[in-house]
Amino acid sequence: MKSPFYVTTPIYYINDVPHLGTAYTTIAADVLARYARLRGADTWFLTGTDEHGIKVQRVAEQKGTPPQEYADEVSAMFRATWPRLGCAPDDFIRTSEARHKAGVQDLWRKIRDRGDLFLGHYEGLYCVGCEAYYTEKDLKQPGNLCPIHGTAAETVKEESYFFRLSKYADRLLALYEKNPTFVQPTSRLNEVKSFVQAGLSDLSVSRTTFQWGIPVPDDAKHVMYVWFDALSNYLTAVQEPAERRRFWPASVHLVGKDILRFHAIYWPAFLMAAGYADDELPKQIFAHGFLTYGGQKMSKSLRNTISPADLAESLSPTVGVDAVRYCLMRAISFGQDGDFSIDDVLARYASELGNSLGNLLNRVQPFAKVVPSKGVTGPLEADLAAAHAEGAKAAAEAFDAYNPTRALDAIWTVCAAANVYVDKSAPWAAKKRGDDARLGTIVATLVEELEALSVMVAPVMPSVAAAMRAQLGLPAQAGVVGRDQWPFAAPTRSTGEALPGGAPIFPRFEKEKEQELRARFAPPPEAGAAPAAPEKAKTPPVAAPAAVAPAADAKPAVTYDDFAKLELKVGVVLSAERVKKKDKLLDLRVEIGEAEPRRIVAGIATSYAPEALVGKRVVVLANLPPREFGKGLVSQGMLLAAEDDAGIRLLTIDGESGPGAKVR
Ligand code: ME8
Repeated sequence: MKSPFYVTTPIYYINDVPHLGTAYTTIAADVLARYARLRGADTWFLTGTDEHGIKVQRVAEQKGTPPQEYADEVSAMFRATWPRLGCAPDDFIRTSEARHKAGVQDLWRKIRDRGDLFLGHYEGLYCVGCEAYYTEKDLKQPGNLCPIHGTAAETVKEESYFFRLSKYADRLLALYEKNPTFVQPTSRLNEVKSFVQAGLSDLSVSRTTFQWGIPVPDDAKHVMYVWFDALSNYLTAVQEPAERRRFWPASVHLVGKDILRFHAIYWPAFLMAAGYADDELPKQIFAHGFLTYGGQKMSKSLRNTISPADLAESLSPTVGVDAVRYCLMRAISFGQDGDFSIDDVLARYASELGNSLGNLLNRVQPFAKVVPSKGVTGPLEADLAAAHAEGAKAAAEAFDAYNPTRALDAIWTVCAAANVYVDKSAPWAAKKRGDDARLGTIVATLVEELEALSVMVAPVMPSVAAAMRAQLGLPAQAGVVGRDQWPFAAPTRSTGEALPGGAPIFPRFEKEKEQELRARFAPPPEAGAAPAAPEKAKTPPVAAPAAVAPAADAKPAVTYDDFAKLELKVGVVLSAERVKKKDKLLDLRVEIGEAEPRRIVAGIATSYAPEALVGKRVVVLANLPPREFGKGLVSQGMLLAAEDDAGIRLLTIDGESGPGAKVR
């Protein structure tokens, strides 16, 4: 029986249209679904829209449209966008659909009947942008400003149903322990664990101050908290028809790191409370990083978004979509943050797509119109076969681990090896000497390698794969390559089959077109570097650095090599405690992307309360020898900080580089 594979994206808010950030998750999910299908899994790919909540009600009011009408309009835009980016979801769920409402109410009843929903009162600070309550210490002061949106949180007091989240902390921790890949990447699991370890409060899960939501069963004065409603989509979408139930539990919920907590804590807890056993919970939550643009998170609220369909069409009407998919999956290491840059897209288009993959295809064409007989192979063919075997295996492993970036890296090693093979085997020389047998071997080897590449790139670039296959005289889509037939070795091709060839798949861009693209997709000035000063405002030339007198306390100059010896890394503080009888010291656990967090003892207790440090991103000097501060109190690194009369201030990171990111 085929194993089911069920992948989901977040259901997107409809307070704006799709952008490259939301496209990033959807494309990644589509890549995983295409890969799973190719490998023979019974696959289901779900996306959709999250339509309820006060945020949407307010936008609709501002526009003077009833919320349902507004939701219909924007949801349709999301639905129409994904196919334009080569994405083929199997289902698109809307939270305003009857099937969803019935499913959520059913889940609510199950939890209520088991005793984990109760009526109480809630008073708290609510950020409408996040649809989440905050405590004062989570907000920026003064003004109770949301750390994400920068807007003031609103004080809300109302009757509310509460979910007994606190009851599930131990079972959640046991789940993370038993299933260490429940949250990926691992560094994110550590963040989730520390959050749960710090204690969970019961969660307010209904509202009475607005109506645009799903009514609470038997108490229609309340509508459900939008996250209770939204998270349930993953389940409600696979209830009807009944044969869809085979897809539950989800194999992977793909989300951005901004909404990991909701998925890794609330969602499994809701399911546990409804009676789901551990093996009926989603198997994995994969939290990828943020796509930034000119260094800032690409987001609707920052108004620095790019329309993905626009970008694809401006690049190329034929391969633009696939080039965008490729660049997003390759350039941003999956799981980490990464900056979108048009320069990078153009460079990858020219070199990795044009020169490496596209050119390989064109190198066959001058030598054969049909597949020649392969004949006797030699050491060069053996080298290529070995590089292929290694790269193809690594690619499959990476796709299996939901890492399209690493998969593409591996596939491109095969592509590079095939180009080296052409250079070394020199088909032009065989042709010149009239050595048809050798020429046949080379061309047949290449044709087979290209077929293998067309299969391996298909999850990321489905239409490029089809175009390659057309030029190779193959059907547009490869058949299913089951668990043991992924092109672990290049396939064998029958002699005499036509090789139709064709125009280059990735034609070079004219200089003017490149300039136009650079100008059109340059990062917004407020997000990137400050714009160049106007000519007349330029300051007079300053003396060359060598002429600047060194400060009195300056240290001797070092070489770059000296500097490079320092292993500086981004760390996230997981816990901090005072050290008994040592007033200045704090004992910290800092996650720096290693198997275990580091213990770091820092002399900062006079400037920082321990609780203010948890979650902070810091810079760690990681290759100092361990230092003892007292019996058993050994520090395995140092935090960088600035010190003056005002006290000590830790160096932090502008943005959210993951723990372990190198500091240079
Ligand atoms: O949070 N980089 O919806 P949302 C990478 N409705 N991914 C990005 C991104 C960026 N710059 N910007 C957005 C919601 N995303 C809820 C979800 S699920 C039950 C409910 C992606 O429209 C990323 O996946 O704000 C992020 O988590 C999601 O869009 C947020 O979408």
